[in-house]
Amino acid sequence: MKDLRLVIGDKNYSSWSLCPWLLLKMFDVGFEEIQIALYQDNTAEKLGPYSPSLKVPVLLHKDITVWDSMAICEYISERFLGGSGWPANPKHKASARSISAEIHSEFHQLKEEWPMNCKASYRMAPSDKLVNEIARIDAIWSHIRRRYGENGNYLFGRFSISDCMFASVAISFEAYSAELSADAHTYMQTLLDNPFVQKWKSLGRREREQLAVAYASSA
Ligand SMILES: N[C@@H](CCC(=O)N[C@@H](CS)C(=O)NCC(=O)O)C(=O)O
Repeated sequence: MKDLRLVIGDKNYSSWSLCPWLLLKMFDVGFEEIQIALYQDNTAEKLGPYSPSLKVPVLLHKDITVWDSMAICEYISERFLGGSGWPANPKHKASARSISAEIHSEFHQLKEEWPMNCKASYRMAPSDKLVNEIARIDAIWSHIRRRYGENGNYLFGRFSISDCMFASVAISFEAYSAELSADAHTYMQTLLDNPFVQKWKSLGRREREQLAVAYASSA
């Protein structure tokens, strides 16, 4: 058993599981993956020994348990990356934390209407509320890329936790054909071209568990 273990849900549906998984992969931190299928009769029973919230993701590091995607990413950055999960420049870091917190706590319509589903690929007209949320994400991506992204193709140039937090959004935007500005579209494509995002998607597509629609929207 490895010292570092990450408990995740279905790759096809579990958008929050993708965040710390991608961070660990991008920074080449070795870990054992424990996957638990969500919304099955025995899910709570299986999650119980690992997850105080009965949700995923959960990080287990020796005798330390960390749950919730943002807290896990912070922990990984602090303990394994010398803080380099965030941009080094304090101004960039403040923006990176702000947009990561925003995507983590807001955008309920997006999570409800266009939940991540690696197998989905069809045009789904967004409601007015969702149009507003897409516009806000487009503005975040375009603004941050223009202002801070000169040293690479990710939001702050070099890959950071902020990119982890938006990876599932890119998958949803592609799946349901979001209309984006040119800058936002280019950034979405950067995330979709990331080899680990591609790996996650292809593994997700191979999963056989099928959620009822009502469940899929909250995953
Ligand atoms: N705020 C939490 C949300 C975690 C969450 O909702 N996880 C979903 C899967 S993506 C889950 O475990 N759902 C199971 C359930 O709600 O019973 C985070 O960022 O980790």
